[in-house]
Amino acid sequence: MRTGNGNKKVVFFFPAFSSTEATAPLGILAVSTPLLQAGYTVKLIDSTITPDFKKAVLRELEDALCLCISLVTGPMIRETVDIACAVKDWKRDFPVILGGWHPSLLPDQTLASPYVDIVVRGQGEDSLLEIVRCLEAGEELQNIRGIGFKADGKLVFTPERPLKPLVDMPPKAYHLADFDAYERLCGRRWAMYISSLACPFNCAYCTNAGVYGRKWNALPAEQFVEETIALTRRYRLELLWVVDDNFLVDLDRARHIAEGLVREGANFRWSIQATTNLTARLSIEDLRLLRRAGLQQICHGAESGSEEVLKLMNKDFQDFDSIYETARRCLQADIRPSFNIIFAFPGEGPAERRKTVDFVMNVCRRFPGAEFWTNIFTPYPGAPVMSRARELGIEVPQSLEGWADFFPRYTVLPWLRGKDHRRLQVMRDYLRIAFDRIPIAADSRRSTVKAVQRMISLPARWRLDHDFYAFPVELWVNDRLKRLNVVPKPAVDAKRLEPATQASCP
Ligand code: B12
Ligand code: SF4
Repeated sequence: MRTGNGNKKVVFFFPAFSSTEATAPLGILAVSTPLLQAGYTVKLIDSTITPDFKKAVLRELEDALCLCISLVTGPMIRETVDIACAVKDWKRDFPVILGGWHPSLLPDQTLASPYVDIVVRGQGEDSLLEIVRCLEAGEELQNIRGIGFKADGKLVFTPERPLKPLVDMPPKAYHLADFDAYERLCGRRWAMYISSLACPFNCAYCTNAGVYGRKWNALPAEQFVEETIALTRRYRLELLWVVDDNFLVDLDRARHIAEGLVREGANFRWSIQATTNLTARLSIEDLRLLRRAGLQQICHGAESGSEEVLKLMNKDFQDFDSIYETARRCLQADIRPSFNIIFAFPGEGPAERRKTVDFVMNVCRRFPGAEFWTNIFTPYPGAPVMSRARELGIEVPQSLEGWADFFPRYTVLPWLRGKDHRRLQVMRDYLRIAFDRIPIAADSRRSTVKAVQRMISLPARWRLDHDFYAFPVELWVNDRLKRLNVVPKPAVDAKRLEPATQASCP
């Protein structure tokens, strides 16, 4: 494909991810650096913070080389398709490049869309620079590894690009982010930071191994300390969410990071994701050191209260003792332990679901301050469990658009639809009001709203204990309260979604 238009501008579009917990998209900041270093101009348009984003994208494309979009499976696909179609209506042969998790997991199907010209699989730093150089020079793309493109109407895929360790990657282009705009939406000034890649485990519902493999690699502690302090000072960030899949694989590195941050007088807060078997290996002293270094929260994928379901999830590396121990020690060190739950994983029957609710109630009662976020199992392409898709009766979408409704907050499954689906959603709503949780976005609730919510948490707990969800008056009251306390929302899906939740990982 040739553009030959003499432009040196690359435009990125980031579709809304249905959350007010907005901040700069790290994947785009990562792939932008090599372009900037090579002398290209980069423009980032994030639909969550850009009113009339379609017009803004089309305007920027006037003097650009190509449009690049980053997306994960789910509702982001809607705006991706919308924008890509608008571009093709404007100029049929203008290059549209897709990268990120969804195109990496399903490159063929994504590239088959008439409005997609090129897909990048996996790490995009080197691939995208090479693509952009070829587009500018009007050269062929077939020598670039890890991509797919169209030639004479056919889909062409080049050989895999070997994974690079994180330490060999250039720094992310944080200066492209409009942190003021994100702060206006979210109420908090924060960013994501990544310090390790991959996870040694391979949970049946998780897509990580398919993209990053299982060989964990990480930045050295000194680099973490230096970069995070510089980043938070330069952009006045109060919080960093370290998005590593499993931050605690190397406990010594974690200790050195904490020591370094304390020594350098860092004054920001940070959160990590880890598995409970690793958190439970930390002593109280370790955890207190991490707390002194600003660590405020550790997110874990507890996922189920049933041993059988954990086994089916290939998650038996994590036992319940480690979950209780994690909650106990974190709270003792004043670190918030967060846990995710996945309901309706194949093999979870009413008895297992009941066990999970009892488990959540038990942890929250024994360890006030521990919090749970729940999701419905979503069969993502590339997850190990998807090898059984046919047997499970999962209808695997045959087009890019078909994946837009795959979203853990409302996924409908062959074994969870209609009345059962509604009942689970009501139960999840009760879990949400029974115990407090702290989202990233600033808490804008008025004190009266908080007081009423505290009151309705008591009948909510009673209902969960007794598995009784008829006449859900508390949910009705909560709904009214939320309307009194209107939070700004990105346009996409705003009607269908409750306030933002966290990613269900690890
Ligand atoms: C941070 C994060 C979020 C944040 C995103 C915030 C933001 N502003 O971007 C939030 C909390 C919103 C979020 C939400 C969700 N997330 Co999330 N999230 C992540 C997480 C932990 C890190 C992503 C990240 O920034 N990584 C660091 C960057 C540098 O790496 P990267 O994104 O992989 O980017 C590289 C390549 O993919 C590529 N690339 C990326 N974009 C582009 C674009 C172009 C043009 C090119 C060429 C290349 C390219 O190059 C980059 C550099 O090498 C990943 C797990 C992970 N290991 O990555 C899950 C993950 C992406 N999330 C996932 C999921 C399932 C969700 C949720 C559905 C969870 C939920 N319970 O609601 C929602 C979906 C939201 C939505 N969009 O609809 C899955 C996606 C699976 C899939 N099939 O797509 C992941 C992989 C977790 C998992 N293991 O299952 N998430
Ligand atoms: S779910 Fe978490 S622990 Fe399991 S493989 Fe994925 S990142 Fe690792």
